Amino acid sequence: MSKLVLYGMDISPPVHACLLTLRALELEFEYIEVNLAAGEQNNEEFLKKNPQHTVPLLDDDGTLIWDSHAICCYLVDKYGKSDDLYPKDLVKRAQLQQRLYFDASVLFMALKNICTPFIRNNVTTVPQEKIDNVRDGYDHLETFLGDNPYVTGDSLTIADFCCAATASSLPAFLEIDAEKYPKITAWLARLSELPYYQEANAEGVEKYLALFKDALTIV
Ligand SMILES: N[C@@H](CCC(=O)N[C@@H](CS)C(=O)NCC(=O)O)C(=O)O
Repeated sequence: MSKLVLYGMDISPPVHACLLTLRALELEFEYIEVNLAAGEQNNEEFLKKNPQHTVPLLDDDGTLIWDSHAICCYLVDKYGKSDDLYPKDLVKRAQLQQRLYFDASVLFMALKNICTPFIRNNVTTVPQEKIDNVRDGYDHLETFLGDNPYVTGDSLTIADFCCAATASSLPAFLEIDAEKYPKITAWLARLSELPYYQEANAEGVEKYLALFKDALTIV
């Protein structure tokens, strides 16, 4: 098997999504920490690998893939013993991809639009409308879950990993009210039972929440 290297950062939700996938597939990999606060993603060497200067970045024996969603799909397609985590069935795959795009364009962007000004420029005020975007994301996620245990239905997929990695970090900005969002609450609790969840996601989430605790003021 080729050598897998994941470039990441311990508090990054999309990195957690890749770690969940790697662990679920029981793949061996090397992990290289990129210090975003020190701007290491803008080093010449890293930019050659990923001109978009983001983590996660996967290096599979010289094949370079970035964006967590693309990485998770690739890993299951290439290394999965089954297609359970990323079904090949056309309709199931289309529904799953909708959830991935939702995470990439709605849920994660709600998070990134709040955290980037703080991390890059120490901006500590957050306009209410950015918090409203987080709430909109929760509202959609609650609806998507419906009466299903997972975001695409009856079984666990990479869409759960991607959406949960983001959703579990978003309480840094807006708590997930268990009464208003019982389905999200139960779904995150369900995922936290996975044997690799603590190491792949929960530890990083704890650090993420600590970083933002009492740091921001909503205006
Ligand atoms: N859609 C991308 C988002 C990746 C992303 O924005 N990662 C952040 C860390 S959470 C990053 O690398 N930021 C550094 C930068 O944009 O320069 C993914 O899912 O991988």
